[in-house]
Amino acid sequence: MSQFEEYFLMDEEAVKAYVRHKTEFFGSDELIATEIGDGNLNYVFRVEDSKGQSVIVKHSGRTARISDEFVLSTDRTIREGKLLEVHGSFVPDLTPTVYLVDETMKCVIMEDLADHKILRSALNTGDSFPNLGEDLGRYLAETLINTSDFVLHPKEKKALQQEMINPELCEISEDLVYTEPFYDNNHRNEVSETLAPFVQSLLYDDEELKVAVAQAKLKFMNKAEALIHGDLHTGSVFVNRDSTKVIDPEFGFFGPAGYDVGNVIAHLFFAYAHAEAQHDLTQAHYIETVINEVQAYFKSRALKLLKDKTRDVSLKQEKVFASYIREIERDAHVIAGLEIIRRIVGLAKVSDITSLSADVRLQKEVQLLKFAKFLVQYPEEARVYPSLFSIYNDYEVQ
Ligand code: SR1
Ligand code: MG
Repeated sequence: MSQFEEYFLMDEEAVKAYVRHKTEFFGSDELIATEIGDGNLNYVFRVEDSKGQSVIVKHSGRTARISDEFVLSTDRTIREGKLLEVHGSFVPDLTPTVYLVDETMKCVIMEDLADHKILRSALNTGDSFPNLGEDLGRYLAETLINTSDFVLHPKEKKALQQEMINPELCEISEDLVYTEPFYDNNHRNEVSETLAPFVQSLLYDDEELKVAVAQAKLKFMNKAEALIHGDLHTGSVFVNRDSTKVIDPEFGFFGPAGYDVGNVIAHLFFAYAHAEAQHDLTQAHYIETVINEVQAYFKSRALKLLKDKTRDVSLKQEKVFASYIREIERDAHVIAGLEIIRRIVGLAKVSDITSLSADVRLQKEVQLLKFAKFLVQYPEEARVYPSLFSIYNDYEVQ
């Protein structure tokens, strides 16, 4: 019996033996295993040999890496591996190849993207990628429409929905995105002394805002539209000049399609604010273009997929397609607003903003919070503006 027939939390030594035992990637060469994860939940090991061959092993522990407060089922990595395979079946070029999903050791062995960079840090250091907007728009359209009731058979969708049910990680999002940032009664919110009065008046004291947030939370809990990624921020995207890869869908489940679109928009706005704060107007302009492209490519590809692939004759209606996309865009505005707010006030902040000097950080946080509030409360009105940037610019702090 091998040591890998019963789950235990592996360290670097164990991972080397594990990869040898489970795969035939490597010859007799000495292997090196390094834990390279910087996410909040799991461990990520790179295992490589001296010839430069490598794989990634993603592995879950019984608690979240960021804090023992979150006690979680280790099955999350299995769900993530399967979700990567489902999304990968629609966009193989935009996802890493999965080699093995191990239900015993709670591991996924997958392609190493060592020649890619994390999008968040790449954007913050001034890099640009010519296909990024199109790739992200295509990823969103393909994964969200192909897993919707327009394309999947109802029984197939419900079976997948059952397999992808994700109560623990959904609860984290329900708490961290939809509850805690709006209430001053938890230890996880953390803001500077100078931002605190703004958070008090803009968020904690605004009862109308809380109504809009409650409505959005109910949608998150009930709107099983598509198999969403669930955490599609710029730390979940790897890039180089020729390739974009979306990773880390451990928060995925059947939820509102606008959730992923809104997350992409929110985190690109963080990158935009970072570029502005650095006075890098070329980079800010590039990111503005990417945001506009993501939205435009998503819309045109989603409409095409709806027209070409809708299976159910009773859903095959041009007006229904148009209203469906419109509703996703509306939800995306609300979710972009919520995501911006939670990453400024709550647990799990973003380096685009935390890396700024205190006074510039305050300026950007206030501008982003006001912009985000508008998106949460007036998502329909946001459509009337020429672009989301004209709203954001209206809140510029002098
Ligand atoms: C406890 S995990 C905190 C956050 O990290 C992930 O990226 C998710 O966004 C989650 O909300
Ligand atoms: Mg993650």
